Amino acid sequence: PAKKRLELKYGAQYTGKRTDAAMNKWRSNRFGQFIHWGLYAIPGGVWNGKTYNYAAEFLKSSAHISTATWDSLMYKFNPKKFNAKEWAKMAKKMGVKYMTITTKHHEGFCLWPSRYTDFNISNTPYKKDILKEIVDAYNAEGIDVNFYYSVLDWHNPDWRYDIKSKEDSIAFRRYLDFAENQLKELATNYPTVKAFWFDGTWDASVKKNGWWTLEVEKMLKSVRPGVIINSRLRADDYGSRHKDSNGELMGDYESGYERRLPDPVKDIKVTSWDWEACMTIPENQWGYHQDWSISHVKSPLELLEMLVHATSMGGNFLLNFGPKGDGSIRSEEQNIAKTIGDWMAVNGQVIYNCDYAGLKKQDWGYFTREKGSNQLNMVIFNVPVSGLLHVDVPKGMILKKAHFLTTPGQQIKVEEIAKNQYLLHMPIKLYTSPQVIVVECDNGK
Ligand code: JFZ
Repeated sequence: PAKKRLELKYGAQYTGKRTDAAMNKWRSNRFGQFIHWGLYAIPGGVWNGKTYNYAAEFLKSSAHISTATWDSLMYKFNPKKFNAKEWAKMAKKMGVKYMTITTKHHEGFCLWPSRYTDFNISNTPYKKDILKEIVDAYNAEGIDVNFYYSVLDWHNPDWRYDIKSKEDSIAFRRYLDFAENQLKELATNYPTVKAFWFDGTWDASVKKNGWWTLEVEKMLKSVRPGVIINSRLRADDYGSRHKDSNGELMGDYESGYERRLPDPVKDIKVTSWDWEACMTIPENQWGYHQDWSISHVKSPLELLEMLVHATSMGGNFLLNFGPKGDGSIRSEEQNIAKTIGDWMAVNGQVIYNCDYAGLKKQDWGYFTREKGSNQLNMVIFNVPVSGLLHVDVPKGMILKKAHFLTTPGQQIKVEEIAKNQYLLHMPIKLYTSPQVIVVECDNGK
């Protein structure tokens, strides 16, 4: 029996993927840089000589530091080695097309001179509008800039985790006005912002105020037409988050994949909506942590595989960086950016503008394809010892010719072994980076 659709005042505003120019650009970008930068970068996970292994941006809470003590870090924020142009150049070389930066994380400190709180960059020794420097530098490199904004706020006394009294609801209403004012300020004063990435919306207080999340979505879209909002902002009339009570995605794309990716077989349904996965380089550190020996640090090849994996399922990949308190970027992150960038400089065409190819996942790696193209990309991460790549094609599809992306003159043997089944003969040798094979195909009807 068909489920009864609930009448929702604050549910999804539309169904299906947005296909306007702004959203098409967001989707074609595919690879982005996430930047977590705030006061937490100064202690870097270490307090009074003790290292806290939990996420560095949560140090205030893991080390039970009082708000007054934490907030005084503001007077130490003076990134002497910061150079926005160098950050942007590094990002450009890595091959990202967009960057998402924490304008305000849970600690409540604002990287821009907000007129709604003193807890902001203009009261640090640095003084200048650092957010503006960053936006301008990235935009100058042709990189879209998006704003992360935490609704959860450990600094503002009006923030509430839940609403249990009249006093709570009055205070929290003030808080919601404050946050909406800040968001309007960001959208107005940084007119090139392309998207907002909301976080810290999981508490009961926000879930009980779903109306506000829709109001904010509408406000941002009216101030900045075309702007893109992640699903994490939203809650509906019944406190249902990301997806409304009728199961429809709220906001413009799904942002629930955090430090994980959809399964290429079981989760293939994600190809029917827009989504983005965000990823840390260590296990769970977003802000700068001094000691990366406390967990596995992903290699550039692991991260590249995740980027390709995301593209192959029609999603974006947002790779996190946590700059130091002095404004420099740790060497491990620079090396990762360089290695990924070298690969992207040669093979970027199988990422940008590419999407789910419509074929079954195979053991050797991932397919990507530009929508409607007769060119199928195969990105090989696991070369079989036989050198034979098995390709199962959907009914009606014919594989014609294949070659490595970098050697278009040399053909790779394409052998049809059964109905809808092919073998590609890859030279047997040691490959030290993911190989890309471009296949010319006939898609059938
Ligand atoms: C949040 C933050 O708490 C964290 O510091 C970082 O900014 C990250 C990007 O977002 O952490 C989350 C948010 C959502 C989930 C898990 C951790 N989630 O949906 O599983």
